Amino acid sequence: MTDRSVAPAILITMPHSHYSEKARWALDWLALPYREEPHAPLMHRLATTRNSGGSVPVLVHGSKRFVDSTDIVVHADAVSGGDLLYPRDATLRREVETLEEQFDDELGPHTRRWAYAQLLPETHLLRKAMSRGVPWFEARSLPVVMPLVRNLIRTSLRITPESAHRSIERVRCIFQGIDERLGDGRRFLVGERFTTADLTFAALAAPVLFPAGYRAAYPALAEVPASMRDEALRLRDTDAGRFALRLYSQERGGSSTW
Ligand SMILES: N[C@@H](CCC(=O)N[C@@H](CS)C(=O)NCC(=O)O)C(=O)O
Repeated sequence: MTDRSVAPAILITMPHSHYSEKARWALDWLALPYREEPHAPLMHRLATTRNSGGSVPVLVHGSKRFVDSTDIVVHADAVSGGDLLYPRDATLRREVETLEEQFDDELGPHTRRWAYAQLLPETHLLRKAMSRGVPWFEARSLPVVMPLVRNLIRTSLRITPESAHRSIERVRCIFQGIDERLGDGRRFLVGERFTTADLTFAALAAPVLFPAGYRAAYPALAEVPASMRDEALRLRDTDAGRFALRLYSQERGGSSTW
């Protein structure tokens, strides 16, 4: 019996998390059956620590637990036969893994910090996103724990006006690097087809791009403060931005159940 044939996997997420979207996109793209279990912030820790994890996403698949988005994608690719989101060719695979790691370590934290800096004052928008699909008692508790959640986010991600500014500068710089990479007319970041390098870029850039088809819970572009909207429109109007939007429209099929 292969891992694909055991009971459907469970993907533990927070509704608004972009690393969760990375894992969700990979499972959808590979058509690996799963059920999503979204939790509100803070309360997610009950579900993740029970499964030897901490942050989201966590994938529970049969007797196995994967507590990092990259480990989830690697596992899903392998049980789906391999050579799908990671090329079998060793040189291409190394290039894909290097880019994925850079996006995980840099792009993801910087888009998140800048987006939270814009959205933390927008309690209503944030609460709406954070409660989508979560158990009813978590949704009911969210207004009570919201001040604590906002403080924790601000302190743990070290959000200040200066750090948010540095983060968006870093995002612009990463986008410029992608613009240059795409400058030779290539359609994907590595090789001739879609890989986890493309997926990870598009998923972790989503908080600054508001792509149609983004499956994380997120406010609409029209609802957010004008300064956030203006920056998103500027980033959309780059080769890297257009590339991520194209990946959302062409490669983001499938759906999760929660
Ligand atoms: N390296 C991890 C990062 C995941 C991560 O930072 N998740 C955030 C949400 S986007 C989170 O769970 N934060 C709350 C926590 O750490 O408890 C991965 O790729 O899965």
